[in-house]
Amino acid sequence: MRRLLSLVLATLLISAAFPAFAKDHSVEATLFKNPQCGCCENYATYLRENGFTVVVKPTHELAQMSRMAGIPEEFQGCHISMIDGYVVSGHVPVASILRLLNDQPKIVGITLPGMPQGSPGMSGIKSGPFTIFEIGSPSPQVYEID
Ligand SMILES: [Cu+2]
Repeated sequence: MRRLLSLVLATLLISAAFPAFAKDHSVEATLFKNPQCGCCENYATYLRENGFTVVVKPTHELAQMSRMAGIPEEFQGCHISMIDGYVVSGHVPVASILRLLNDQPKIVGITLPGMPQGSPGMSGIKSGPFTIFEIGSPSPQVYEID
């Protein structure tokens, strides 16, 4: 019984430590983009500036990859990042990614459709809140409005 208790306790401690783990700044991201996409490069730089280790992989299969990840066409971003088992599509602000990594929800990932002005990696001035959607829900659900 005591062994069981200490086992339960150890499990609790590990899961309590995990959020800090995800926030540590060595999280790896693999970013798939069209070879010509410049704002995608800017987004990779943005992730690096925020402590992520980013590998950029140019591909011509981006639309197909998005579809396979379960992102409807009108919700696709201009690039896809694979981060800690999640799909992060488009110019998603880092705060939403960290929340995703901390909360570990049972979804495929999150997407910020299109290329909104003023979003990370994009030029221009933000003219309204960004709506970030969940990927993997039967119908598109809002993940966060930022
Ligand atoms: Cu873009």
